[in-house]
Amino acid sequence: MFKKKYLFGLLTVLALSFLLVACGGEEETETDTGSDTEGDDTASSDIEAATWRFVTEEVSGQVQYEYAAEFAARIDEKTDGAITVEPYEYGGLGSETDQVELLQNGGVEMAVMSPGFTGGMVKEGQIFALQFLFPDSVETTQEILETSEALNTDLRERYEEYNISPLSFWTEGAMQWTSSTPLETPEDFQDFKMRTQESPLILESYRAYGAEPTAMSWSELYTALDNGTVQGQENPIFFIGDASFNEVQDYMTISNHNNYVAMTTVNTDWYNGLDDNVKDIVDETVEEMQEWVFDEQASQNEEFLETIKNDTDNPTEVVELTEEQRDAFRELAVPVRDFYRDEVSEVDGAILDKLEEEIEAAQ
Ligand code: 6CS
Repeated sequence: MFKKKYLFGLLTVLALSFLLVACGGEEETETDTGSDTEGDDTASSDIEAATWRFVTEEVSGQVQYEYAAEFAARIDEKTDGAITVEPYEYGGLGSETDQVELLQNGGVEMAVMSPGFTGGMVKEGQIFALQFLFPDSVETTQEILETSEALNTDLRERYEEYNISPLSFWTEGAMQWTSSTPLETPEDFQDFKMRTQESPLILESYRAYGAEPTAMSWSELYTALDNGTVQGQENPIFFIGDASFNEVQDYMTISNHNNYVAMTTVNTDWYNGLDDNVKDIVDETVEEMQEWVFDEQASQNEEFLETIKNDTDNPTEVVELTEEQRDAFRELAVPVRDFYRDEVSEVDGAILDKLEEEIEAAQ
């Protein structure tokens, strides 16, 4: 059952969304900035009071929300309280795709966004759907996400065409499959009803295994797994455990078929309009947060693996694929890159070509 706290949030979606958009662009407040002394060169003396809304796709305790909360604490400290960042849990502001729109139209200033939910719009962003593209090492993947020019320059430009600036890319950990029947070979995926995010290329990747994928919001997923509308899903372990998907699934396959990538995004117009000193604080904090979030996802993923294994009330058979078993999936996944180049990319796969070179160099 989708937890009550999420349900309550969803009921307030419309009202809140209207309110936020109506207030968009009025984030500057008239409150005291602590800048009474002329010539005072402390950070806060130069900073106008403001409130920034930071929406996430997860709830309290989960990685994205904790990221926003930590980001808020750091901004508060760096600006001596002049700037307040308000983190929003998932559920109160609509679906993940509604949240993308909210960021674009200025209803919120900041968002943690999964590229999967922008798949119908920013075609190149679907690059993260390509399985077995990034290295198996989560650490090396994070390094690539931080340094890649293909992502931080070229892909960022594609997003900026839609008034979304990804300031950073980071991983929430390796993704695993959960299922009601064992998933160890591509044959196991024949006609398997797989839940995915709203990205045509994620759907295509599962069709390549023979599955029948269905896109849906994670807010509907527990119920859909419980009643058999879908038979399985992919996510990092912390999310599987915290959302209790293991309660309604019998198997968890340690497939490490992909890394879950999230982006720290801002409304481009808003960001470009920030004073230089404030923009510097945002950039510096986004950079600092990379190490913080890497540690956070690592400890949450580790902790929830134990929780799932030890949950005797809801037993889950945890199966780790061998390299040979993973190769069988890799063989079917690699040709999806040609599909991306030919059918998805609007720049003839140039971003993927560059990213592949960067991945090669990093390994
Ligand atoms: O599966 C999903 O849709 C959700 N998974 C994670 C790890 N974060 C938010 C996202 O919406």
